[in-house]
Amino acid sequence: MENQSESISKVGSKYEASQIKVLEGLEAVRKRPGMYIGDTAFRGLHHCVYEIVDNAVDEALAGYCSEIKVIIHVDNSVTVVDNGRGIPVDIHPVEKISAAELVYTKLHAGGKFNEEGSAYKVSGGLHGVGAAVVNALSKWVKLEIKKSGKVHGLKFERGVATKPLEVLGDLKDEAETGTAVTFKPDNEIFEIHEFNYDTLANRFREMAFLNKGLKITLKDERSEKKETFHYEGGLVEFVEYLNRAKTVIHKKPIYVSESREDYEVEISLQWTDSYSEVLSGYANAISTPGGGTHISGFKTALTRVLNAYAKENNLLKGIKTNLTGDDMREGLTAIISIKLPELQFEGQTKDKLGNSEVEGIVNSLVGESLKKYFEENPNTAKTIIRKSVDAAAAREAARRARELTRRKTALEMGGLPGKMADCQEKDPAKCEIYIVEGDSAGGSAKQGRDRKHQAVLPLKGKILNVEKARYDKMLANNEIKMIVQALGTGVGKGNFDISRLRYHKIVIMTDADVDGSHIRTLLLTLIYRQFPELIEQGYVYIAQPPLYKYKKGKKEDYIKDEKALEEFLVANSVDGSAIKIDGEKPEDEAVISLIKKYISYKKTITDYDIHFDSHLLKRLIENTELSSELMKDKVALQKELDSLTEYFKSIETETLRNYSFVIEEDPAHNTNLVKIVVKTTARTKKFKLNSYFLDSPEYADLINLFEGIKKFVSSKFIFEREKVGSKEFDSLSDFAEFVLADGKQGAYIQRYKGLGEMNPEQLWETTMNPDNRTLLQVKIEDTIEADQVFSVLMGDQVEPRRQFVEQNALNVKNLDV
Ligand code: 1YM
Repeated sequence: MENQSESISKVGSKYEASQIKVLEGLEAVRKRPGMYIGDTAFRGLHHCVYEIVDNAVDEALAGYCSEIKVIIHVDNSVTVVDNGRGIPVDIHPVEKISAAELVYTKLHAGGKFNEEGSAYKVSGGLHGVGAAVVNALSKWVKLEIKKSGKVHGLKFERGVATKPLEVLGDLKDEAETGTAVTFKPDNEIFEIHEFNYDTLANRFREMAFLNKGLKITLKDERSEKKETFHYEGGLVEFVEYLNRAKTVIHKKPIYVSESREDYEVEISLQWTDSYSEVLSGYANAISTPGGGTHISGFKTALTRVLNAYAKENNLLKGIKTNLTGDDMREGLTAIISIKLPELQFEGQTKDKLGNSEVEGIVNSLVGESLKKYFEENPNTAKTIIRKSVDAAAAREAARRARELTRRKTALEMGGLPGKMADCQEKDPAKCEIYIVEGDSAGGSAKQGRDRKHQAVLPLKGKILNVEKARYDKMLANNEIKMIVQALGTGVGKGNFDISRLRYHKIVIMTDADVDGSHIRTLLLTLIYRQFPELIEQGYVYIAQPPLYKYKKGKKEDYIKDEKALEEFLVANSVDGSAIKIDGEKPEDEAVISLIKKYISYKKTITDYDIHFDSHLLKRLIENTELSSELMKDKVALQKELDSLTEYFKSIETETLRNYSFVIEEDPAHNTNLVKIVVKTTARTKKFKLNSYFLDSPEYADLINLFEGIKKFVSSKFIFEREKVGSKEFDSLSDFAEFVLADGKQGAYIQRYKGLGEMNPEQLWETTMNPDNRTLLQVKIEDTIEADQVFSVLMGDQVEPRRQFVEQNALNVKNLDV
């Protein structure tokens, strides 16, 4: 309650009353965000963007909007822009606030104020309250609505409008319409704050595939990445995209689009020579990883139609078993999309379509269309059935092989691989297995481990790539056989039993080089393709051996990553030295903290350099004359820009930089902005400086960070230590650079690659000891995405792999320097 009155008091008087009700609703969202967006971590954070985009997609589906743009800003705020009609701005007769404000504050505003009762259609999961939920969970939200020749603006802070909707300016083109929403997720609510470009890109690509003709552009101002998703081919292009790294066995994807009453069924399918099945369902463009009635309807129809076709055309001669649905779906990539009036979700995670009427509708519509398709395309039908017959034969062979191994393992009494060192504990919940690359690291791990709880399985060289091998061949491979035996679960449909798993932590431990990363990917491919439940249950981990080794005299340290190395070097230099700042002798901790702040400040400024200019930013932080107030006054602004130009002429930078500033009107916001061109010998950068940036909390944060070190920027620092002697510095930057360098003096820092370079004790201390180690848990958020990663990385096609590696160059670089 205290919070409420506090935020209300910020708001104007008459306005207050109508806000109280709103607050109660929004407060409920802030108290239990999980109820509305699932969680407050990665998924929930990204969900917020989808909710806003969904409103724009609805506008597109209604036929009023052709393009949606999404921009991720440097401060991790996001803007979504559409060119639709613009959210209505008229004042609601009863609530006395604008429709736009209602949409963003009322939890049940789904078009209620539309007299004809034509509630706006909902493509997302929150039935029209998405915008209000996002608003409640945002530090601030800014709306700009172009409508009736004017730009209307509205701002919210933590869900509460700071003043009523206002006209910001006139439009040059009176006919222009659209909605722009910018929001910054509230750091007090979310544990994760950074948007992931690829996650958003994958979702928008998927939406563009599912809504043919829809154009979505995504731009990331943090990295200058940009992509446009626009597919006239819809689902057919979706399947072609998913199969781009695979070898297809018939040319064009099969496409079916049928409707009955209010139900629209759209599917596209194509078989490849791979052994996995990719089947994705959507209901009203919402992904249904849990499957449901649309999926079962499709499967039943496919099995029935293909079996009937095979029998009628005598294609099953000489086969001992029947073709099962699994045989027929080997190598299949299929998208099943259904649009229906009333969604019902089931299952623990509400990701399974429950509408019972859907099963029959899909079954009959798809059945008829497929039957017709196979009759008209007998060659495709025969190719598919031949592949299914092969799959059935392999299934038979694998069954026989499995029976053989089962008998053999019984004879071998429990049959653990000979090279493996098991642990003493028998309770799987307490047991760990380290799967280790190479015999030598395996040897160290065996000696260094805690024998009671930790088992070690060393692998020799690379394991078989299961992406390119069918089940029977896979089971014949020695390294894979060892892994299967060690895990104890068995493998394959009808045979895998997770309750027999012998270790609840399966830790992959490979070297931090190219080979190590390849072996890790091979192991993950095996686990994902053959034991996906192990990942789903959270049993699979990746060991994190240290990246650096620091050696000075007899002192040896292993250091996790670059940040830890920097901290280590600073502490190392400060420790045992006498330091004076402006004649005073501060505590070591204070000196370390000051240098760390300086490093963080410098890093943030450098990061901004990608899209902004670090020198200009530094100046704007250190001298805050240029404000959004000043921006409005052209004369004063010009004066300030002149003095900035003078300043840049007077300072020395590492390369010659030439700055030009041009004022431009920003009529939509009744203010000005500054166009900036920075020329260096290497490149020319153009960008804008506007009030949005000067008013942003992130700019304020940078100013604060600078406040913390400002006092010391030009302090006198004296550093004294035996052997080094006494040194003086007149600036924090010189002092900090010296300390970092001094921390390295006489030491040997090695970018550390092989596990084998550590002796058993070191391996235990750094990587295996549960008290010290860090383990990365392997998670799969999105099965289509995972299928793509493995089929692209491990498949036959070279071009998609090259593209993938290029696009992921940063990640790859981290793995191996
Ligand atoms: C970037 C997000 O929200 N666009 C958007 C939303 C609406 C409309 C147009 C709209 C809908 C209708 C009439 C209608 C919304 N309007 C409402 C409500 N983009 C974004 N574009 N006129 C405009 O459905 O009748 C809710 S969303 F309820 F006010 F009509």
